Amino acid sequence: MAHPQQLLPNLTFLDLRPPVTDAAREVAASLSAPSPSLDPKYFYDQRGSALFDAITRTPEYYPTRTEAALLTEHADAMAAQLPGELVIAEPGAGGCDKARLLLDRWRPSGYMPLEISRECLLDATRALAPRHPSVHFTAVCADYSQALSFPADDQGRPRLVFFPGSTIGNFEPVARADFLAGLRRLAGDDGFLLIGADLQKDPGRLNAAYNDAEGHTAAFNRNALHHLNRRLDCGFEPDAFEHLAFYNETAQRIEMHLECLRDQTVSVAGRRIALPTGTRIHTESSYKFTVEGFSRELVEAGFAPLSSWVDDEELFSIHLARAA
Ligand code: AVI
Repeated sequence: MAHPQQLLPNLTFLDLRPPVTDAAREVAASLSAPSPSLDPKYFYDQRGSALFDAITRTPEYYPTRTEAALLTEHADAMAAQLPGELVIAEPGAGGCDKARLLLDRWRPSGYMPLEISRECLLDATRALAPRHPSVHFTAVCADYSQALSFPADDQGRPRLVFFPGSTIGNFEPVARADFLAGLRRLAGDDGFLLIGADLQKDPGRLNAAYNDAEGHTAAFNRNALHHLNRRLDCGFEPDAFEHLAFYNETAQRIEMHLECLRDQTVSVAGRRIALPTGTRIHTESSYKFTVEGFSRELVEAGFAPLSSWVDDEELFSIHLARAA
């Protein structure tokens, strides 16, 4: 176990030193598969995170603001179903933006963001901890798999695992079931889960949300190629790819692709990979749920659903569950 560092009176930092993945081999394998794809994690370098922020402020992208409104409106009703002493654990916390509201409203005993980006984690918690002196912050630098097996030992206080944003929708179904089971392990036997899930709706509304008029989603999609060029010197021509995002009603997911507009060859991990005109690289799936279907998935993962909240337009849902 890593040695904890006391950074501020109420901020402890634990570095689990997430293993460095072999991005070049991973990218070469996924690009040369019969249906080429890229892992959505490649969207998120510094520019990608800024572009995602810009997406969340577009009029078309409703999930972030709808979820924030639901959290604001129902924070007291949620707290009423939870024990008074609580530690909030947030895997993939990023800049800890969404937890701020819960820290303000609930004043939990502890907050434990688990985040792979050391810089992001330290910047966010160093800024936030002094504003919440009664909350003990434990900042854990970890990847998802380390985060999910992080022991539930918060001096006897129950854990609430917080997983907002409908990030759960970016997992393929089998991986999603595994991940939800991991959230159950992280919560522990007396723990809870608060999770956001985007809802199925009129495809027109969904297609607009992933094709914003200002082009931030298109730039975010192409940024995966800029990122890989910088990091692995692949030689993609990002401007020679078209952003495609559409709702696949059969699979109940938004699919994002990058379609090659002219023949090109990229080099990754010592391999030359041809991308002829018309090649589609699948860059992201974003699954959409029903309240009933998502509740069933929670039960299958070992949770007992307590309540769910949906906005008036039935765009987005938040689910509170306890460990079963
Ligand atoms: C992070 N995730 C929940 C976003 C989504 O809606 O699936 C990522 C995103 N991709 C395009 N726009 C937003």
